Amino acid sequence: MTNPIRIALAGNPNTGKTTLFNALTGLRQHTGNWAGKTVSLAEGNVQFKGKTYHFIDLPGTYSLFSNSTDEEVARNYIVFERPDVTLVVLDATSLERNFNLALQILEMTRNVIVCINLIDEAEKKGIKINERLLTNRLGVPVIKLSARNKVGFDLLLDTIERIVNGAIECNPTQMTYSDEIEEQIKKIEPYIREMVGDRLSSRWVSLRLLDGDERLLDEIKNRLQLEEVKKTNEYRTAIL
Ligand SMILES: Nc1nc2c(ncn2[C@@H]2O[C@H](COP(=O)(O)OP(=O)(O)OP(=O)(O)O)[C@@H](O)[C@H]2O)c(=O)[nH]1
Ligand SMILES: [Mg+2]
Repeated sequence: MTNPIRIALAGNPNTGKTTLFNALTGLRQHTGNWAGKTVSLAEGNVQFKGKTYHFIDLPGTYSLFSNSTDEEVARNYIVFERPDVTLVVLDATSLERNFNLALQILEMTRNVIVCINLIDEAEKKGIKINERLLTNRLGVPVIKLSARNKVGFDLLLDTIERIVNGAIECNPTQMTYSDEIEEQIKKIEPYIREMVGDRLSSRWVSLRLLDGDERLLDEIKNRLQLEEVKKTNEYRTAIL
């Protein structure tokens, strides 16, 4: 049997990930209107055009550093388990705040779909969202959804299928940082790339290293069995 196609659902708390997961899979994971309900990973299958897609509902988080178990669980799934596609579910009524996490995910992994959920609420408030413009700016598909009303599902599943079969190529836009940080990335990234190869984004690991994210280095060391990665932190000052 071939490996199942895995689709991860990430996003801020309360953006409708579990509502979307339940509507697609027909399962009944708990949803509610307060933050932080999903603490473990719910998994379920969706059939589409003769293929099975395995969905994973990740905990909602505001960022994906090493601040909490939820953040680590979601981050580790995205970077180490390498789902075929990661859906970032955003709340259409507070896009500015939600984009923070979306941009972090675009630095971590390539195959991303930005799902703008609660579009029904946004329309009620007169908020207009130009998904074509966003798609161009972000370099990945952007889709409007109403998980509660099951709006946008066909386009979402079709887009997932087209990413998986290579018909759509994602090219996530990378944030540009200050000249000083970009200089440091330039120096450190070749070392990182040598170690991690194409298993992780070397630019993202460099950024996390510059931020002193020891817990991520531990995780890389354990999961990729890279003893030397811990040393990069000790040598960081020397390299820079
Ligand atoms: N109006 C509207 N409400 C929605 C929609 N999708 C989800 N909701 C509501 O938003 C609230 C949060 O939904 P959840 O699915 O629990 O959100 P979540 O992202 O899984 O939250 P965490 O597990 O805390 O990260 C619930 O009250 C849902 O009914 C939508 O498309 N439109
Ligand atoms: Mg949830």
